[in-house]
Amino acid sequence: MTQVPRNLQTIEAHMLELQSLHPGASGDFTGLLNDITFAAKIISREVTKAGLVDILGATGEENVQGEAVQKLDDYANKVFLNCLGKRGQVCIMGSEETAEPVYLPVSQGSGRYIVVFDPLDGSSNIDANVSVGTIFGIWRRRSDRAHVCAEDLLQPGRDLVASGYIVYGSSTMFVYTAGKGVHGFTLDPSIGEFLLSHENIATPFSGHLYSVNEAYQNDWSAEVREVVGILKGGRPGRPGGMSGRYIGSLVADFHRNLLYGGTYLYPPTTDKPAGKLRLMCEAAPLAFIAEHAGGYASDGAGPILDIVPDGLHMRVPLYIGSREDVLWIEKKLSAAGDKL
Ligand code: P6P
Repeated sequence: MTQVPRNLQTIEAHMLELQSLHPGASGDFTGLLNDITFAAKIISREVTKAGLVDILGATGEENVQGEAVQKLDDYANKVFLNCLGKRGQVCIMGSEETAEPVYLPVSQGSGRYIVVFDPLDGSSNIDANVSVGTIFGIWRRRSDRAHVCAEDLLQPGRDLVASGYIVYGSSTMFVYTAGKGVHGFTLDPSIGEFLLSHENIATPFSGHLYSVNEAYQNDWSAEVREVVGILKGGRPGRPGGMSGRYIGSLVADFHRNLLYGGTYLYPPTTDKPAGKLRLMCEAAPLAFIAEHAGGYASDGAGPILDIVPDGLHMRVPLYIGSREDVLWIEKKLSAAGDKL
């Protein structure tokens, strides 16, 4: 006989529990998280059946990053833009796929939040059925109600109210933090609910995996080459070295390293001196997750979370994962004064 499920908790119930910790809460924040959850379910539905409908491949267009836009990129971006802010909680939306932020009239609601997202990261892998993901960060508006401005958008990761990602893999998982632990929810497609499956995720202090595209090693600085060589070969106190695991999909690499212990690296290269990854819609939200799970994220000189963006699409080098390993990398690179 089917076992009666025990202690099942939906993501909505989890978010309401969080809200109950703030007696004066308006419900706007919970409503915004629920809108993101709803968008994630819609995207998951399309991603998991992508091979069966005409939604694979590229649109033939390029995004603001100069990258080929996949049909599912475009779809996921439209889903987020349409699902968020319906109830007036959002005053600005920023997407990795669109050059300019979207400023929403705050007339019909509190307009209290800013949401920045990468609607479908790693999408070049979709046609090969490799895991892809969505990343989002939520900040609180700083200016007064009438005058939303760039100052509200360009905030450091340290000021995030919440961040998270959805990984569309062998299962669809929604992982988020609102500053009180990092929690993972697995989608049960048969009932259309994200159910709590990984409560209070704590990433190992040191890891045995490193994730980097070594095809670029000739374009790295000598210091980065030395660091990666030591990660592979071992160092005093960490003999044996690490194993390489690189999917080419940041959310999938980050998620595996978060659970198992490991470090993801995207160093600067000669043609990308600031690195490839975007601060606001990739590095900062994942750094917020990493730190709340006991890990750390650096640009090679200091904490990702302390970097104040100079624009929505600002790029940064990224070293993120197990705290001991990322701090060791930062110490090595900052000693060398390395930014490239
Ligand atoms: P490369 C995908 O385009 C992405 O932004 C991340 O998801 C991924 O980790 C990285 O770029 C892969 O970049 O240069 O190794 O192909």
